[in-house]
Amino acid sequence: MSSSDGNLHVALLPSSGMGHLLPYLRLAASLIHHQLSLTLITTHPIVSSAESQLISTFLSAFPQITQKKFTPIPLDSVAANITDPFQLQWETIRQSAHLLSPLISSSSPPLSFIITDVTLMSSVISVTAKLCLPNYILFTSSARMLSLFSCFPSIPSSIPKESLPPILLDSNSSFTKNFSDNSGSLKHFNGVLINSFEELEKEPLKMLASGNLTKGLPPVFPLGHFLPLELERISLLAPLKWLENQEESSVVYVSFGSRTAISKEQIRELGNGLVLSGCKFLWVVKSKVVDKEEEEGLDEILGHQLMKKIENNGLVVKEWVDQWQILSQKAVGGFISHCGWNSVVEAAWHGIPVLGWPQQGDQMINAEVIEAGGWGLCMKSWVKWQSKAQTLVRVVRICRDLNCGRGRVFGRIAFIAVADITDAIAVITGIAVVNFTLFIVYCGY
Ligand code: G50
Repeated sequence: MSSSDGNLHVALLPSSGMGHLLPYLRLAASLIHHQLSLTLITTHPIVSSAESQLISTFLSAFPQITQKKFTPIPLDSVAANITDPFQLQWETIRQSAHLLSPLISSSSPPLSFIITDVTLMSSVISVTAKLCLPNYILFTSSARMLSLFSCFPSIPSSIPKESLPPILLDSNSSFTKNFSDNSGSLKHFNGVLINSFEELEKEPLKMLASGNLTKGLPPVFPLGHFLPLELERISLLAPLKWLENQEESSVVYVSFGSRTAISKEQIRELGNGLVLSGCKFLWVVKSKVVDKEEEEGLDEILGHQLMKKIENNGLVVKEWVDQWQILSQKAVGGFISHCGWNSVVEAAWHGIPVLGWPQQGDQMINAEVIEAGGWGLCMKSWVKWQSKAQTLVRVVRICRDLNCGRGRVFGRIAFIAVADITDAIAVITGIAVVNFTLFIVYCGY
């Protein structure tokens, strides 16, 4: 990706969801420093308010970046049989990919290459190939997930079958069909950009670079960690003020990402568990998949009683938060996370131990990156939200007890490998005697 005239013009084509948009914008900002001209292709209407706001703040902060608006032909969610609005948007863009052709060819100066989101690969490559435009992928998940993706439908021996995204077990789903088509189109791309780095994913990156995994895999460029942008900073007066008054490493940060909605009943169960754990916590609550639909206030979602109980121990917020800023606070000593890839990388960068509770998609595979690195503990099966408050009490206490200090993730090992979370709980608390398949508790540095 170098040029002698230094006058490259690059187009960026993200798909939808904050998890896909954020790494794109972070990458764009770092490319700007290399004297490139950039065009950001934005798809309208935009699904969530968080995305709309971020795009407009970004474009005002970087007036040198050209915006090209792309309006695909709308798809009906019932006819397409897709309920998730973000996935529906991926499919909408895919089916209208041919309309990108005039938009791409009219770019001035002519484009040098395009960077396409992983979800759009197979539909966009046919357009760019006709235009002889080099095409790179931005892979928005882990290198470990990329190793599965590149072989699909085979499964590399390093990945347990149980960790597979459950949706991929349904070979009739449109997601699986796209995933498979995208994987098949890999060899036609010029390279794969990924938000990972060697210290985080040594083995998977080595395997991808070895050429033994898949025939024709283009070069993989681990460009991480993508740094957050100044403009992502949103004023978090209340949480920051509260965190400033807490002791070092005493607070568990709880967030399940921007796309996971949970029912009111389960939210309350979680809340009660957090209160009972006795740990301090900062909790981001989400009750709807798309933020525009969040109508109820915290009082209504949590109920007055629970709100009252939380007052002493924790702080609850409902808006999109600047997670980077939260993880940077000394008071935060643990993270209960759904293991979306951006969250995993941000926790690693800050040296925060993670208690992973994967819910769907690539999250279980990302969670395994944490365990392989020895800086956290994860649910080993797809445990959904039916868990009782009492389970969470124990889970949160583990997180607190696991907390061996910040900023030392790669320098020390706090490693616990157990059959599942119940075993781990027993190890830490000594409450019950269970049959361990294996456990090591080591915490020295
Ligand atoms: C969501 C999901 C399942 C899943 C993934 C999700 C990923 C991410 C990368 O994000 O693996 C990816 C997504 C779509 C695609 C190819 C790669 O077509 O529910 O596996």
